[in-house]
Amino acid sequence: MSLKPMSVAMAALTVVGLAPVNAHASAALRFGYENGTKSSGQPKLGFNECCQTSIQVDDLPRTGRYAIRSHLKYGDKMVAGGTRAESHTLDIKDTHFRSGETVYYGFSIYLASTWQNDSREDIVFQWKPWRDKCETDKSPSAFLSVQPSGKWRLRVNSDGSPCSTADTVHKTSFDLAEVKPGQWHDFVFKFKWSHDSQGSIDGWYQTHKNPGWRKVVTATGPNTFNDDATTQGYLKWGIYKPAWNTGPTEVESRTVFHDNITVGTSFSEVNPAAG
Ligand SMILES: [Ca+2]
Ligand SMILES: [Ca+2]
Repeated sequence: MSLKPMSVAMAALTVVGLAPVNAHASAALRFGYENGTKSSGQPKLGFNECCQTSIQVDDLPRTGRYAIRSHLKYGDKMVAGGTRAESHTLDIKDTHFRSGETVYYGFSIYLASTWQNDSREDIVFQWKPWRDKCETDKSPSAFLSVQPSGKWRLRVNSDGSPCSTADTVHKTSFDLAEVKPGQWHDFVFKFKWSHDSQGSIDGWYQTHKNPGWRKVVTATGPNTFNDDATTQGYLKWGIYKPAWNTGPTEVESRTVFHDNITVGTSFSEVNPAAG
């Protein structure tokens, strides 16, 4: 009599055990903020923020009803060693990356029409590996910034040596497109992460007022660090103003909006313009 219920229970366990594996392999992870919270329903999303008003859900969306607003003022207390208001995925494994992996990323960024040019850059998205034991500091593998020139710039940092120092890192920059305040800027990047010649980056861009994807970067070669097997990279988005760590610039505050930050395995999965 007891055999039958046990085998049913075991069969159910097997199915439950398999389901998350399949979901992980096929489903993109998206932060669209449609549940109206700043964690977008991901309790492990982290925040580097000084104040209650630093990171808030806002009803200015790329799609749906909500997006995330990141706000920074000159003089805000430094967080995690810098002047920043950023969400991060340090504890969300499905966003982690390392050399040898190929990943698609999509996201949309809005700058208010009142956005003013500044003499120093604003960093709005980062792909950042943590440090190996032998490393004291580390740049992101890549980051997207607004430049004083009025361009979106992708900076890429790579290093083939296992223990990176400031002197061993190789830096490359790509100016992608013009920054247009008052518009949503959509980005898709395909990174084939590698610390050697196997690496590649493909990037596409459009704005919501001028839809139609344009290829804005095609690059091959190293694009990340030579790291321990247990060292991974994670994502950060919001606003980081490195210049304000040491002094003022021409602007006193910065506000940016992000929506539909997505990690997946194809362009269509991560397309931030698709609701
Ligand atoms: Ca949304
Ligand atoms: Ca390393």
